[in-house]
Amino acid sequence: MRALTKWLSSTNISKLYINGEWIDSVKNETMPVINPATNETIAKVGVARKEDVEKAIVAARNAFDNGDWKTFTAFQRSELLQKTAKKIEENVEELAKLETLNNGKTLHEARGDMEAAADTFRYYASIIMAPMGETLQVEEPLISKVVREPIGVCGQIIPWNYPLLMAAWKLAPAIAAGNTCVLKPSELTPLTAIRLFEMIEEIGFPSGVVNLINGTGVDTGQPLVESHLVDKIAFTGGTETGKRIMQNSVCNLKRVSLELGGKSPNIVFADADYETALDHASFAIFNNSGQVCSAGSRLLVEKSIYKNFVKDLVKVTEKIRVGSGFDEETQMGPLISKNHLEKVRSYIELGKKEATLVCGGNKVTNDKLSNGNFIEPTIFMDVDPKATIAQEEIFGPVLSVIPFESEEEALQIANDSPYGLAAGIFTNDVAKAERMSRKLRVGVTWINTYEQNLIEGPWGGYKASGIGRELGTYGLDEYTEVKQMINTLNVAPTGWFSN
Ligand code: TXE
Repeated sequence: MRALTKWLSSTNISKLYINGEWIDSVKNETMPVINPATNETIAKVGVARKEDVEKAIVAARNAFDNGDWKTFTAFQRSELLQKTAKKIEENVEELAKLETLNNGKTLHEARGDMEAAADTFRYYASIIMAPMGETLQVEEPLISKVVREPIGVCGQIIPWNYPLLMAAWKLAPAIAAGNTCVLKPSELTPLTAIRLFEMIEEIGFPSGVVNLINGTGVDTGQPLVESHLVDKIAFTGGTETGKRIMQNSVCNLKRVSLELGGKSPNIVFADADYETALDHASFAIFNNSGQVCSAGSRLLVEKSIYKNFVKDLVKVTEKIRVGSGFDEETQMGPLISKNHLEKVRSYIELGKKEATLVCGGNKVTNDKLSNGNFIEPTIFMDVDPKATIAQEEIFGPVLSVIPFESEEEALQIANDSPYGLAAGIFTNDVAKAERMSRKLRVGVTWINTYEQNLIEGPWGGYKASGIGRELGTYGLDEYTEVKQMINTLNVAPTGWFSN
């Protein structure tokens, strides 16, 4: 911890990483970074205003249009990504502690995130080496090849729930495909990204290929989104912000990919393996304190097991140990900020009017935790599927349990949502699972499991949960333009106008 405290007062913290250098912002401003477990200030990081954002964009533009980066082979880009993965792995413990300090999540969760971040860099380092493009079978004398090229300058705006992991999901495929990047972390959780960029500096990425700017959404994110020099915006965050970003990107018809909110249904049929379904139901909503886009926040339970299932779920939930992420006994950390805590509490108050509270519902007020943003894991039962707490994303440890009587009713309730990110299905009937899986209007389904996130597969949502896919080869495609190159074996005039 002592090394961490020293790093928190080091000079790079108050700077921005632009064109391969740590530089002061034009106005030399800083903003406080808060520990959500105590609400104490732990560091002051540099803030980028419009002029600084423009500098970062110009650096990325230059690196893309004029720098050596263009000549880097896939092999060379892969090497940079492998080195990044290795650096993260060598520093998992330090990075995990930093994440826990800034985000509040348990060290156990943070270590998992760091390993997944390293794996993401390693995955894209390997798939970029595979052959790409295709030759089409067209009529002679024509030849048609389809190639993929980088899009250009990518503005990448990420949230606070998985700070370093989201940076990895954005940077790794973009760099693999040969783009240049300007990354803006959430103003609430900028620390692990700063540390990552120190590693990037040590590795020796060409100047301007990756740039880091910190600051708020409006002051720092918006100028990035509105710039004519940026070719693509990749965003993970709330749906309302996503809509604004899409509108603000229209100036030069940027490519936009959005990974937004969710209200994912987790559907438990009476024939499911009871213990498995129970265990996953609590993990689905309470992991990362419910601050997960794909959280199973609507639990649909078949009527014949409904009462017992809720009773047993309450028993499991009452035992969840809420506390500091640094305490190895802790299973659930605080919410990210005072504001967010208030938002979640207001949904709980509303829930008390809309449904029956059967577990939790209070801020944790014991001596050690009273200054932090700790809230009890909370369950409402008999929730009307149309109720606000069943329709809106709460993004906290608040579960709405809804009974259903038939497969058709479960499907109808599950799909009755503006969102469509993920869904869980618990049943031992293979055909029923397959039928449900196909009819659910979501980007990812899990059968007899929940929250399995595979780097190899596409991640993203239907409807208001977003546009585009991250991860897998799909995530790489989102960072490329497709070009068709047509050639002819017969170099001759057409004769069209010569008669
Ligand atoms: O997110 P925002 P907030 C959901 C969740 C949460 C709600 C609001 O429901 O309660 O969103 O959270 C940047 N132009 N999710 O306010 O605003 C901002 O600085 C450009 C779901 O924290 O979406 C940050 O870097 N950028 C989600 C990022 O957007 C802007 C994860 C996310 O912030 C901007 C987080 C603007 N006008 C919240 N305004 C998920 N999908 O996992 C803000 N930003």
